[in-house]
Amino acid sequence: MQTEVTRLLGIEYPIIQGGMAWVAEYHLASAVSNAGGLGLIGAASAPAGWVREQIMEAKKLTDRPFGVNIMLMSPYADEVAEIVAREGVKVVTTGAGNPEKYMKMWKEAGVKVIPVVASVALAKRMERCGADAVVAEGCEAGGHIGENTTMALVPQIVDAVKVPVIAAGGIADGRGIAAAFMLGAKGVQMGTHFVVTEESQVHENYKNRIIGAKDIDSRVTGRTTGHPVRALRNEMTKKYIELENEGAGFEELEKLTLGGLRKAVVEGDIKNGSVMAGQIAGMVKEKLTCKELIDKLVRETDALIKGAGFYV
Ligand code: TUI
Repeated sequence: MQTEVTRLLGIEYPIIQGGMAWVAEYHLASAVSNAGGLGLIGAASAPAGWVREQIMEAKKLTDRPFGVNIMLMSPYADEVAEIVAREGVKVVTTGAGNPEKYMKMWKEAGVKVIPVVASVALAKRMERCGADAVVAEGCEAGGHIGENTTMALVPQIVDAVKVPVIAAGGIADGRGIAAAFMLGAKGVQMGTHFVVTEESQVHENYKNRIIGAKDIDSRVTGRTTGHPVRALRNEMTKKYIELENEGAGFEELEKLTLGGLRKAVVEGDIKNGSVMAGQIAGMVKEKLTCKELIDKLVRETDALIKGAGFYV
């Protein structure tokens, strides 16, 4: 499955694990990289010291390339941006913002930069300031999302930029990967299915909630505040959406979600916490190792499109 993305990153398969807050730590990232994909450590809102330790631990577990995802709304984004440049991290992805001010520093440090974007405008802007590729993430994804679906977003971004496009949002099996190639993507990023792997350190309650999810179980909170977030429905999303419908303000709403992801991922409180997951949660039915999952994805994709000229 050689594509521009595997060559750019020096990996075997063009499959990237999403940089999920609280979920994407070094055990998961190194297991994905060892299985031939690209593992990511999600810096989320953690301080730079935590990120540096995670990088050190990942280096002990894998000789293969791995990356760090920087969540740009983090109060620590500036210091994390510097750490990744200093620690020789091979790849940086970014989310929830515009990473323009760090691009020069990262390029000078030889880091491959792959911003996650949810619009054509940001994709073009990222290409202009030196991005090596972009992840086009549709609103089927879990967590913080944009407006467009993957089906609509990916081809529009493919037409607008020359750098390789990696599709994300709504992909959990070989059919999704093959479809992404048909839309012009050269690789995929997946999150939700990697939450439910053996190496994922996430609380069993969270994994089982994903495995038990139906197709219509996700909800988007925060549309009224301008920070839409997709998570599996529970007491928290119900209350949040009720309050939004009653016209509640940002501060009242924020009280409901503050620390909610940690509550769900670490404590296993899937009732009141934020169980972020994509619309494909309903397709995730088994816990596999990262290697079993990636081997299965490659087998399924090959069966659909091998020889069709997508791998070059
Ligand atoms: O970033 C994500 N997904 C995330 S971040 C996150 S942590 C969080 N937790 C609670 C509330 C908010 C965040 C959980 N999931 N995906 C990448 C992504 N980036 N999706 C959408 C965007 C995006 C949206 C607007 C990127 C840029 C943007 O505008 C930037 C600009 O200045 O134009």
